[in-house]
Amino acid sequence: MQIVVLAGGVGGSRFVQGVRRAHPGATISVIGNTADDITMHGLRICPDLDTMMYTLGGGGDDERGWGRLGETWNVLGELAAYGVEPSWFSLGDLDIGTHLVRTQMLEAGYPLTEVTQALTARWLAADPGIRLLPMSDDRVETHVVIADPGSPAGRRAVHFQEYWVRLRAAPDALEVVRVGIDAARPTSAVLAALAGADLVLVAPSNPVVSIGPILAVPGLRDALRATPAPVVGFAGILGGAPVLGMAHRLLPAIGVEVDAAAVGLHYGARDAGGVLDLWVMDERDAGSADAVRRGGLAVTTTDLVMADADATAAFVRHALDRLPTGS
Ligand code: FO1
Ligand code: CA
Repeated sequence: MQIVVLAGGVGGSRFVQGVRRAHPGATISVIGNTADDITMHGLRICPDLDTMMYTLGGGGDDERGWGRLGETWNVLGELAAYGVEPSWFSLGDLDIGTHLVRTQMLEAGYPLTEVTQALTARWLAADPGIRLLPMSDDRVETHVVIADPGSPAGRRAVHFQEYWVRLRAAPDALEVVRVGIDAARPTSAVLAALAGADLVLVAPSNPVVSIGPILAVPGLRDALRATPAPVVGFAGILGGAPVLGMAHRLLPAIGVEVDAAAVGLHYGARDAGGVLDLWVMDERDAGSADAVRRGGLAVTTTDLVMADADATAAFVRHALDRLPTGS
């Protein structure tokens, strides 16, 4: 069985662990968001791909949610001693090893897909049935527009990482801009995975900065709409609040309510121009299931708390038992 998962970082990794638990024999191709990527101190950093790679490979710091387990921060201390900026983004010594390999390979001309394959050969050796595919080999970066009374335009754009990490998503997001998206293309590996899928799952990741950029890569949405497989989406908003992260700070910038039903209708039903055949919401949101149905999208509710891989596997199974016939 060929399963394709569209995913961001932390939530995406937990979700994939549950999918693996539910389908031990399947090939799982994860289409990962690369619009969080940033260059810092000359190093190319892919936070969502790395979170996925470390977590699935058993080397991630689950408590922190990013970076390596047992990390040390000597290089960071040296940079600070030199007074080098930016100092708001923490690169660990172990993590830097990954970025050195990636940056060298990219500079030597390897596409990000091949670089990621080289990095994951180490981390996913115990489960070669999981493949990690960047959404695109082209550079795309999410920037967030915030108010800036001191600037002539009264607003300025900051890289998503600066908005998230330095500003802690405190300023209202006025607009979300995906730099480079128009020129980006899905990779042949992504298109082949979607065309050959038996099942496509949209992880409960951030709809604005994780799933949003993946769907915005020109051609990717069409490939998703054309896949012969059923497409099932999972809400990351549970009872009106994001299960992880700060989606509630970004949804208003794209005009979507912080509400599971609203996010489902934003993705839309595949037979009405959207991408989903089934939307899965938490049982706390059962009251808005009718609104989703009235919007033409099949919906089911269950416990969507990813307490552990078993709990996640259980809600994935629940969803698959409720696929609309014919999808
Ligand atoms: N998140 C932070 O809150 N602070 C950091 O200093 C930080 C550094 C960092 C370095 C490498 C990496 O792969 C991720 C890192 N993250 C950090 C996490 C990351 O910024 C975000 O959580 C994701 O991009 C949002 O999904
Ligand atoms: Ca992310």
